[in-house]
Amino acid sequence: MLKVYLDLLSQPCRAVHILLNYNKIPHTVHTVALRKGEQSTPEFTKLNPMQKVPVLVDEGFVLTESDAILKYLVTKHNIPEHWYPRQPERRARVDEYTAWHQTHTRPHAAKVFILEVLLPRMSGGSGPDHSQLERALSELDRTLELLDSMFLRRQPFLCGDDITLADLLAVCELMQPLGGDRDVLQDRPNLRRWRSRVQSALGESFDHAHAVLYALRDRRKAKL
Ligand SMILES: N[C@@H](CCC(=O)N[C@@H](CS)C(=O)NCC(=O)O)C(=O)O
Repeated sequence: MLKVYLDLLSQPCRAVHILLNYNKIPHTVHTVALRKGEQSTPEFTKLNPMQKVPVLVDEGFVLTESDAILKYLVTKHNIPEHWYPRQPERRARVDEYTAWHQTHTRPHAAKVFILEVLLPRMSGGSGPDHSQLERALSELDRTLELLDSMFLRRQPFLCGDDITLADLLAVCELMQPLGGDRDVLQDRPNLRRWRSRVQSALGESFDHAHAVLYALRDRRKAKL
């Protein structure tokens, strides 16, 4: 059976988790708790020398990188074509976003979470560095502007009329700052409507994957 190594506090892991569960692809989940450093154990390092999740193992075939894993799953399993269309131009649109994602949405949204949640936690409860946070937020804002004007335009999903892997990667990344109780789409109604569409298209699998992030947010709120 297909195995995946995940930590659901990780954005790309949630994308893989949602695709598997939504499409009912049989699999087993092996949790790699990043907060406990389990990505650095000798056994896991043997599997992925980069010491990162997600990792997929399919009958001895080991694959890293969420983008490659998601595309492999769609190609290998009989799931609806809209996730990663076969028609060359439509497929290229998804590839265009997923390439851009790795240099824009991913680092910019993740940085806000790191500055607001991870670094203060590691330094024993001091608040975030405000000037760094302001810079990160303004970088993210430029990315959100492009996401809205270049990818979403006036269509319901990032690459057209149907949900694709692009929406899945993007939504998981943009949810992450919610762990610090920050909704990065608060001032962007068009992107907020897109997120609701993605969320309703994914149904339970969305909330199931995000339960750990919601719990983190609620614990932080309770402490304030
Ligand atoms: N480009 C990779 C990124 C993987 C990645 O950065 N994973 C993080 C969690 S979001 C991780 O495992 N970090 C552990 C570490 O760096 O020690 C992907 O999309 O799969």
